[in-house]
Amino acid sequence: MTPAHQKNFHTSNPEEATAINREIPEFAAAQISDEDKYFANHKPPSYLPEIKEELDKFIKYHLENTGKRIALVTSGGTTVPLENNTVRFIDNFSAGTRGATSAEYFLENGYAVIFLHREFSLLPYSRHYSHSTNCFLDYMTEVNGKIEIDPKYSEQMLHVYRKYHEAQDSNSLLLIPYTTVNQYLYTLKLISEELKPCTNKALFYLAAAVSDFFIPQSRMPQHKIQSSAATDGELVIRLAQVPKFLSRLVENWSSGAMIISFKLETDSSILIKKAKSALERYHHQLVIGNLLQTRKKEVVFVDLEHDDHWVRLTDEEVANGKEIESEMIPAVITLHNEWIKKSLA
Ligand code: 9Z3
Repeated sequence: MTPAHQKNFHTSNPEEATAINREIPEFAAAQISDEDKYFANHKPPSYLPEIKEELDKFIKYHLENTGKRIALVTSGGTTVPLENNTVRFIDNFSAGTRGATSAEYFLENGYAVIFLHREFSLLPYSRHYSHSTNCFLDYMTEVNGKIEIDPKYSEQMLHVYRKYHEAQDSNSLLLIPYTTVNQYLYTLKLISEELKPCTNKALFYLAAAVSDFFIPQSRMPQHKIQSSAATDGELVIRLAQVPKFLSRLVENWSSGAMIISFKLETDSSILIKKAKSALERYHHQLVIGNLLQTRKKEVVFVDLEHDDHWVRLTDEEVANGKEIESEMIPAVITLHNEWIKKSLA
């Protein structure tokens, strides 16, 4: 589902002919940062200039016509290809529920949204009817040889449909896909640079679950790994660490924007400590902490100016279909208001 006015990009096919460049050294000069080293040694996706065009149009439109604030919402997992002609890859659990749901609440609250998402993960609005939990065919019924929306769902669907069209008609939602970590990083950098003119009106809401490890292009096999590559019945794969891009984003790629990252843990005893250490390390404005097991019913806001603040839903609220993002986004917007006020002072 790509809005009619938007070009369709596909990110899931590898660039077979050109993705590997064995000319470039695996390790560049020692004095440049890990982040710069990464971009020096990895090729950008070939479609990036087209994405830039779409971004230019979208951002210019809102700067000149609507004055809306713009939220960049990142969403979904990333793949780490093991081969250039990718048969196998490493992935993670994220379906993009947090990102797609949050994007809807930003739109409802008057923001324009750039939705940088893992291709084929959940999208704002269509998420209500896609993927295996809610097959869209279950919402249909046959009446006199014709297919219609089952009346028991039509009221709710009309509600979603209207909001979807409102977002489209007001040109408030730009969908930008990625599949691999490399595509994610290059596109995030591009969007950040494009958003510079929006200064403090821009909000970065980094909910994507980005892999910490990857295979550098210089070490990636061209073709499918053969079973003969195993030694003593084992295949050993060496992964490199993905550089920490948040500091670059805060220092160089954005200008005056409010930056929010997410911290995911599975051990509750280290969540807040890890969130605080991310804030101290990157000097951005807010970390939203969540545990894999309870992420749909509680999150914690951690920043350096307020006490830690839990947003929680009761079991009854969850059972009634309330979404935690309906509480999170207004709280985020209050902090964005404070951020704008502070940077004007
Ligand atoms: C999150 O923590 C998101 O809330 C979830 C959403 C990925 C848990 P779902 O897609 O899940 O709704 O099922 N995102 C960030 C996770 C992350 O990888 N953070 C990094 C870290 O924890 C920092 S950027 O180190």
